[in-house]
Amino acid sequence: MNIKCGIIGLPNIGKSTLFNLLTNSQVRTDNYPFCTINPNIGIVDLYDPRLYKIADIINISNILCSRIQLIDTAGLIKNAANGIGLGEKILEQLYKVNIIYHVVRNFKKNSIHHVYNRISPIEDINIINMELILYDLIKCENLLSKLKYNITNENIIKICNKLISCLNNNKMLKTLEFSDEEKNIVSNLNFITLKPMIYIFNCDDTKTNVQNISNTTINYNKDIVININFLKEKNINFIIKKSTLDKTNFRTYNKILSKYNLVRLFIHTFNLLNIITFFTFNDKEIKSWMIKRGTTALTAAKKIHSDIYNGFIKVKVINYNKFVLIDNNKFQKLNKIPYAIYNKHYSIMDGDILKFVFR
Ligand SMILES: Nc1nc2c(ncn2[C@@H]2O[C@H](COP(=O)(O)OP(=O)(O)O)[C@@H](O)[C@H]2O)c(=O)[nH]1
Ligand SMILES: [Mg+2]
Repeated sequence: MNIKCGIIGLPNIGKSTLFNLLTNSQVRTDNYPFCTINPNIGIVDLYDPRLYKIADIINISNILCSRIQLIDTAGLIKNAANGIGLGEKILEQLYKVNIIYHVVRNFKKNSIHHVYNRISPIEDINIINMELILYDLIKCENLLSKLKYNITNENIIKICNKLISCLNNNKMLKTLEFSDEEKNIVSNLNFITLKPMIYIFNCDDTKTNVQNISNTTINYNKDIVININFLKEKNINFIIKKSTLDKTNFRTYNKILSKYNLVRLFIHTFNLLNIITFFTFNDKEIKSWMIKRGTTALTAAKKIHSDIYNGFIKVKVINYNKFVLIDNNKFQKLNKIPYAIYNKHYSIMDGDILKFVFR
């Protein structure tokens, strides 16, 4: 599963700091706006504490996390959608992403320059969201003017008008209800304001009450708001990266991970995209996998290897929540794990540990 996440926000608010944190890269995070217009692209290892816990129980040290792609864009400013500050080019980069991480500055620090010389998360959110709405509006109007003279496009024209009227009311397209037919057409057009969004407040230690952010501000009530202190996460991240993954320090490792707030970001990302995790292991390695909620055992088998898919006999399943409750000593022989047996139609649950039996 190829998941792409795009980071957006005003200039100089910590976007690249977040990118570096998540991808373990070293892109420039200088204290001045518009360092570059080209996006930074990197891979994120999705730490799932469950993975380390299972590894600890079954005594395996080769751990393979699920991964997603992360795109760090340059800062957007007012009138970006009209091309100011090369905004159009930046917005274009969001075309292919599945989810948007909207970073909001909520740290004071006078020495870090703010493009509008003030700290106001809500105004900042409004500026960015208006640009996204405007960008979709321009795209939609362009599409409409291309279709207008062709009578066979009647349905699409009708949808375009619906979209335009929504955007003209300063509302994101995801606030609309669509029929199945409309959904089919609209989903292929990759509008930015249809994509799920997580607002990440980059907070310093002064506790500002972010819970007060209202639905009118975030425009769509299924989107998520989280508070993360990037600088603090940076320290935890450093410890995570430093500790070598040998069998003895899984527990310490999990303790560190439990303080790592970015794990919450991954959990929300999965929820918004309707993705769940399952695990597989053999005597060499343990691995986590991402799949759409509702995927059957047979489809999951196909994802792992065509041999497993073609020769599928059955799948042995134990959920993580049950697995961790069983006395560790019982696992001295791995063949004693109390799996349940299912056929190819089994619908995989989040946290399932799967063992495929195949010809
Ligand atoms: N005090 C403080 N500074 C931060 C924080 N996050 C980022 N910075 C600093 O803000 C500046 C701009 O950060 P950067 O990640 O490049 O912002 P971008 O332009 O949005 O990519 C850098 O000097 C960062 O070190 C934070 O949470 N607190
Ligand atoms: Mg940057």
